[in-house]
Amino acid sequence: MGHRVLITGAAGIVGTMMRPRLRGADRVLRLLDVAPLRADDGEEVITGSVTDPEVMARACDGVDAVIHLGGLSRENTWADTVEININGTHTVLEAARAAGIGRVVLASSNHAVGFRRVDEAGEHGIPAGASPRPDTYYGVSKVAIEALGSLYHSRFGMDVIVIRIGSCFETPRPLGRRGLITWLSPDDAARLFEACLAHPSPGYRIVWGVSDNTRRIYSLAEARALGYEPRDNAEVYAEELERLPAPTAVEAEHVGGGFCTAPLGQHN
Ligand code: 15L
Repeated sequence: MGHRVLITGAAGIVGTMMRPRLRGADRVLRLLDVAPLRADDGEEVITGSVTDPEVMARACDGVDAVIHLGGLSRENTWADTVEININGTHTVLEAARAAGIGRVVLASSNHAVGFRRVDEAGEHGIPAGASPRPDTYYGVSKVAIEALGSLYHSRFGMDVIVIRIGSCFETPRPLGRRGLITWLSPDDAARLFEACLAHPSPGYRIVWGVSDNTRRIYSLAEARALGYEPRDNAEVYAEELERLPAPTAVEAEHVGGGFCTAPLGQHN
């Protein structure tokens, strides 16, 4: 789906990885970021902030679907978190609604449920829609983003898919030991975004964004129901990753790992 797809936060970690993967012969990617970008073939660039209604109105004009990745991707002050992640997402959704865009994909995070215990997983994993247990202000902002998506679906009939992303970085292998559980490979991330764009009528859904990791503690049933079929598994890096320092008990026991003990409101 989507002749023209807007990606917010296109210069960020996930945006940068998705750009070449989501580009296609019959798709134009419109890239939005506060950092200037250069457009390649099949791309359009808008420089500006997701918190600016005028910028967002321009960015949404003529767009079929939005992938909203823009915002702070870790802990920051409460004021910045509210402004950029919560008000920013509201501005994006409002601009999308005004432009008549029918589908928005929102980047949430495992940190929306970071204080859920790993041993809650059971046989099928922690459900994608498990109720919030944020581990940081950042996690709280992701919960608010999920709620805004739900509101815009219920009020305006917009298809909104929320992805609770595990750990997605442009590295050849997961970044740390925890990646054995949380890794979302860049290629699987692209598969998941494609599934979000392709589903005929998803309504409002929350799905986990992780690869098919042997040690994952998240249910993939919801993402699979959307059409996602992961092909990667962090286990192939197990030997290497197990040589890295072990997490503390609190970190190991909770979904959010180190975020659960990081000082609140401090950029780290
Ligand atoms: C996130 O939500 C962050 O954006 C990313 O930087 C990682 O910390 C990731 O979660 C994770 O939990 O590994």
